[in-house]
Amino acid sequence: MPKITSAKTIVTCPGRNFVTLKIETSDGVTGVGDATLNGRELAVASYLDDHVIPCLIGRDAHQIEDIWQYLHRGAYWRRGPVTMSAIAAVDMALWDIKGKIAGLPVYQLLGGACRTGVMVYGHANGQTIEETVERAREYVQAGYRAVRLQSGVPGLKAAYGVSKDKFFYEPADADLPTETVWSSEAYMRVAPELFAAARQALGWDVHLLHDVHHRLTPIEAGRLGRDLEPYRPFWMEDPTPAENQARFRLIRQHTTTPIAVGEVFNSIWDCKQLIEEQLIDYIRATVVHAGGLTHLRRIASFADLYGVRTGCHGATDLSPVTMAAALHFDISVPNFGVQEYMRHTPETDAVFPHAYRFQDGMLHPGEAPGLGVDIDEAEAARHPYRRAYLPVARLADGTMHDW
Ligand code: GCO
Ligand code: MG
Repeated sequence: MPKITSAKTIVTCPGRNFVTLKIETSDGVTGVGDATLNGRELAVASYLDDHVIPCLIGRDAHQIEDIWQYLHRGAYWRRGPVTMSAIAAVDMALWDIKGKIAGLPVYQLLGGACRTGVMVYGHANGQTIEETVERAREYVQAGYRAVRLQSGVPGLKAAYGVSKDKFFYEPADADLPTETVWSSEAYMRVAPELFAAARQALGWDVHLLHDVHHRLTPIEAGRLGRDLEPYRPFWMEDPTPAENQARFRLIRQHTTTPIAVGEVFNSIWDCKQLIEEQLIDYIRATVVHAGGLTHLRRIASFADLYGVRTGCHGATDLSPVTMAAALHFDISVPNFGVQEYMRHTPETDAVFPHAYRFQDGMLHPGEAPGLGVDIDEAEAARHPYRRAYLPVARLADGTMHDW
């Protein structure tokens, strides 16, 4: 049996911070897992170094499910983003190792491909509606079949999802959290105008998506969903915070715009009611923050019973290791919906050489054994950790709001 002989965390900042776990076995096979939690990177690194790695040494690397249960059920303290990202990293690395030993890409171990590729959506954003629509047109010309639209809000200095860079979006933008000002009223006026302009310019053959980023109340979200209905959005994401899952009933009573939720979820318990009551259409939980492939597959199987499809989070703060793992999951899961794809910078790609590739609006995980992604440790060492945080949002009167 391949015993786990060593494991270490690698923290690197090729433009943004990433935490990677690398596990090695007695037969010399290595596997990698992503443990990045935006703005809380070192907490996960410490959880792994101080509390998880010592418990892994000597275990059978093939016992993925048992090791998952050991770290989750066995640990007494369960759930939460730090814990579940650490468990996810172990899980990813073990699937990577199993694939390499079998000589098969991980998706083959998960049951094989259910489709020829994974439809992805890109991010079009701009200060103005015109700029955003122009960016979206570029995505369509590049072959994308789905595009997310976010634009600036007149009167607000910064709106969620609007990037300083034309190609790459990085929300963690400062050493300490910057403060932004938010107005739901102003935003709710501009979002339908953005969609009207986009449909007029781009037609109806492209899926258009939008992220509300937890900023509305349920009744406001019901209103926005209804206002967007004429433009047939693919989804409205995170319309309201989801701690109280029953709040989504109110949104459902008012709109047929499909709803996607769950990029901040880390457990099946975070979405149980949302799925059971069919309050959402897409579940956005992803490999790194939801306990790895082992737990995400459990969430997806549960969601499938209720006709809820997957739409994994895929922002730049999820490393190429997560992107690779997500693609093996996406291509093999029956109830796949769409995969988010925010391109990484060339510096990040240089640290994480990978086999996945983009063609005709689809990503494919490639045929390399395991996850098909690695970390170049020499390259990683050239980019030391730099503290960075997501911004926070306040209303004009200073009240703290959801970012
Ligand atoms: C998305 C997300 C991200 C998050 C980011 C936070 O839909 O892509 O909302 O952009 O804000 O991942 O770390
Ligand atoms: Mg989002």
